[in-house]
Amino acid sequence: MKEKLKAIVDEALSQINASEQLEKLNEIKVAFLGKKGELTSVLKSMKDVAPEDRPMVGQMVNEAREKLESCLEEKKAAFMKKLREEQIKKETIDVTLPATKPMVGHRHPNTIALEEVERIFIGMGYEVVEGPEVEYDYYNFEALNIPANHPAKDEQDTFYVSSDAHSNIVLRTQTSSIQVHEMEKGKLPIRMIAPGRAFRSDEVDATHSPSFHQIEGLVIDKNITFADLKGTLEVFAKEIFGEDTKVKFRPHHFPFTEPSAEMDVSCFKCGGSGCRFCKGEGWIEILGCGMVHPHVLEMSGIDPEEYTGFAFGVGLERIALLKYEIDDMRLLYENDTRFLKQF
Ligand code: 2NL
Repeated sequence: MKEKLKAIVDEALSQINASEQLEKLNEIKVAFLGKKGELTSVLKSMKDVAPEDRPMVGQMVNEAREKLESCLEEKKAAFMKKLREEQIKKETIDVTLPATKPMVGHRHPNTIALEEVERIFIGMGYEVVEGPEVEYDYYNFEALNIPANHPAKDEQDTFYVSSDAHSNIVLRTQTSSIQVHEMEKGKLPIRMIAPGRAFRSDEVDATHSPSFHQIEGLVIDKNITFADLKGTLEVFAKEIFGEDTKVKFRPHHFPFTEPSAEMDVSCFKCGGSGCRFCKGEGWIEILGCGMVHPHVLEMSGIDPEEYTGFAFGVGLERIALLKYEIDDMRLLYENDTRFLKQF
């Protein structure tokens, strides 16, 4: 019996020593100390041992079990230590390696152009005001002297959100609605620009998109004249297109201004002599403007006998396309980073 026990212990110890994995130790534990293990089967055969020898055999089995258990524990601890050391070695950070730089985006050409326009007008004492993209028909059309059935209200151009007997709700077709809200507040004088997204049901092409951006401007005070309009917009043109830029005002018609005009700037590529960029014209059309129609002032509660004002509207995309010499508006919306990172 003694020899049998010794043989079992020796075999177990040699297997423990030879094991190279943690899982192997578990297998050994089950094979020798488990319910059907070799040492356990010795205990089970106790009934064959003479009663007077049983305490001694029992003690020997217990000693063998303790020895195996402590050897398994020791080996397990050694394994864990080795594993931890390997992990620490693997996870060591080499602080001398160069860092990977995070990708930093930058402003969209529309945003760059908008911020430049804002900077120019803030410099002249204007406030930047924003407003809702969804508007009542009244603020988008009626208050701007565009009553029902007016051709400028052509339903084909307008996205209607809802339309019933009490209210028509539209996606704003210009940002003038922001200025109507401001006029209604009754705080005068007003010196503001109103940038934002506007919507018209246009087909997409190189110069049109159903969603685009506009910047409108409005000044209302006592004694504002067309000379103020011309001076202000000339300063704006020189700041944004260069000191040598000349401006030209052509008569035009808008329902909300009287008189109305369109402003051209001398071509900043050829200086006005005519080139491919200005299609040989020497001039580039840039914005619409005029003196605020007395009826528009009246509808928003401003006395046209006491106050006058001028207003203008400019397409943000048009400014961005001209400024960066981009020939297709669709490039502004595709968000291809290879295109965007050039600006
Ligand atoms: C254009 C023309 C224009 C205005 C917008 C305006 C706003 C109010 C009152 C009167 Cl609240 N006028 N805005 C005036 C003239 C022209 O825009 O071609 N924009 C791209």
